[in-house]
Amino acid sequence: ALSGSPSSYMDHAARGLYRWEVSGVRGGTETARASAFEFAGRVTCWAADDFESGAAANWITDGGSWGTTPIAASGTFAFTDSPIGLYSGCAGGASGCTVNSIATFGVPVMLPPGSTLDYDQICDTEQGFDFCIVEVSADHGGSWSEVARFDMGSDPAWANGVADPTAYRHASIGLGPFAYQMVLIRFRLQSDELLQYDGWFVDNVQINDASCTPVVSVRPPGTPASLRMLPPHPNPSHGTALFAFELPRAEQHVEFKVFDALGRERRTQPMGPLAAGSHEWQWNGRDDAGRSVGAGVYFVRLEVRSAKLMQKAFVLGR
Ligand SMILES: [Ca+2]
Ligand SMILES: [Ca+2]
Repeated sequence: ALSGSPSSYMDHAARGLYRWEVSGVRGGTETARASAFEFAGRVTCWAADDFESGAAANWITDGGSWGTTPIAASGTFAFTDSPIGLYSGCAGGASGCTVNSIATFGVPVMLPPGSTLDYDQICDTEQGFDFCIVEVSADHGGSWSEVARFDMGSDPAWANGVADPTAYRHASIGLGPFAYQMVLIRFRLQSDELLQYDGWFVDNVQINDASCTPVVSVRPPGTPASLRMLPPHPNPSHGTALFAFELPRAEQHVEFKVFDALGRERRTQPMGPLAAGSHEWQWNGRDDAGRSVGAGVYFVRLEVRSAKLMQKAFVLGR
């Protein structure tokens, strides 16, 4: 455990998946390193890999021997759990044991409604016993939900257990149940101890297409992050005071209300439509009937949808 105050660190890196290693120095000796994979860059509704870089730099693998392969659906490369032959079984295990070879696509995606995962595959696994399982996580990999499973019985082209480029088949898997969530996907080959074939080959992995409409918009520079209402200026005043406020997004309708110290509503001022950004309302110190309010403390409330923000304004006698 680290003592003292927490610290933060900001780095600038190209969009992609990075492995971070953190260690300390104790008594002049470096401690063991802790490591984690983190994605750097803006998260959008689209992610894709055709493996034509010849590497799988955006993938985190666990088990198996995941790597690129020339047995491709298109181009020069695809991705497989077993580039040099048979997939891994549950070596020497008792009957019923299972072992997993997992490849997680480390690019998180924010899913709009109607999202799909599309890819090309050959799944040469023992029918009914070993499976090519596609899973989705909406909690950064903490838990996974199965969205599809295949084995060599799923397509006649896979029945001989031998992978060749003509055996690729397209898969399109709906991700609708995960709309509005940030997800990761992974490919998990699950095997028992018997009968290994050529394994799982995937290519042209794509979550949505590049023209998808993001469900979270990125704020333009200068747009406030949240709704704010600033203290009035001047304060105290002789009646006329300026109330500045910031809207994180455009609003059709916002409203100011002025209450006196007894809680009576003295003035209502509707405004809008207003663009996202900074705005102000100048209160002239008068009530709804146009009469000057007296000296005293007033509570000025800004209402935006269900949000209510309040500032105190002191009015001096004229
Ligand atoms: Ca390819
Ligand atoms: Ca098996």
